[in-house]
Amino acid sequence: MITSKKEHALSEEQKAFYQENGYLHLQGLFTAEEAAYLREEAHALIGRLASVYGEGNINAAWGSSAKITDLPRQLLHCHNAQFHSAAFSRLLTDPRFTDRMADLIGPNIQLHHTKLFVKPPEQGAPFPLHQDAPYFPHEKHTMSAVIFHFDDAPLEKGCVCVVPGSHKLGILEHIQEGGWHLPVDQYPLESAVALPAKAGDAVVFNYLTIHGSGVNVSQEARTTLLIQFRDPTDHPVIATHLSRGQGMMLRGFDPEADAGTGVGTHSRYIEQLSNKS
Ligand SMILES: O=C(O)CCC(=O)C(=O)O
Repeated sequence: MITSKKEHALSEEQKAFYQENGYLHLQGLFTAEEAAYLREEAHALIGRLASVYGEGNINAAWGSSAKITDLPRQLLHCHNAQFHSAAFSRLLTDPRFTDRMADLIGPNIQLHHTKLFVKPPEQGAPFPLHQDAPYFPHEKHTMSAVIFHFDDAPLEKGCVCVVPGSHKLGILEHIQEGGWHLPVDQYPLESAVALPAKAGDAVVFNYLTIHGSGVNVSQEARTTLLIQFRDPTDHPVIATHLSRGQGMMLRGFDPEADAGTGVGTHSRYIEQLSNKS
């Protein structure tokens, strides 16, 4: 049912945990059946892309992941998966997700981008520890990510890891080469807390929270969708990482979208594009 009623909420403990630690593991946000359906959609989509472009051309493994493993590194991906399958569009606006995120960043939630990842068995690439903020810094730091798990992600599948409390450190200096990452000798993956997850779980973290993930050395793929979102009045400080679908409202409304020429998301998007060219 479409309603303005807020039907889902985080507990006070969950909100306090997020403020303190910069992340939250939401167990069983979706059912196992829903996760299985989304997994099937995800693998069908990646299969279609691989057959058209070849697996090598949809491999998003960072060059810097070589600093963590000598294994072959693969990370099959699709940016903005909601343009490929409606299953993901439905997930983006599902109130079980958006109502709870409203308890963290406010009632209005705007899409930045999405990334579907399949970390293949035995060679799934790791992510060195990093913050997302250097990629797309914003004024108010409301930008956050949620990672939906479509299958179980135990430690050996290269589950997500976070450094609790690191969102309080501000934007740290990163090495840009091979994907923005923190120096691996100072920030080894092992120094982060691993968050093994079940199908249907979601992990949410602020874009300042240091995070990464290990190699998938298991016999099964790890399948996730990452949604990056923000308060619509939290503006980017540089024109970067623009993408199709950016600015779509997932919950509430954009107070600036109807506030006159040159203010709304669309105008800002066009302005940023023309400044870039
Ligand atoms: O999916 C993962 O394992 C981590 C993804 C990530 O860190 C990123 O896309 O910035």
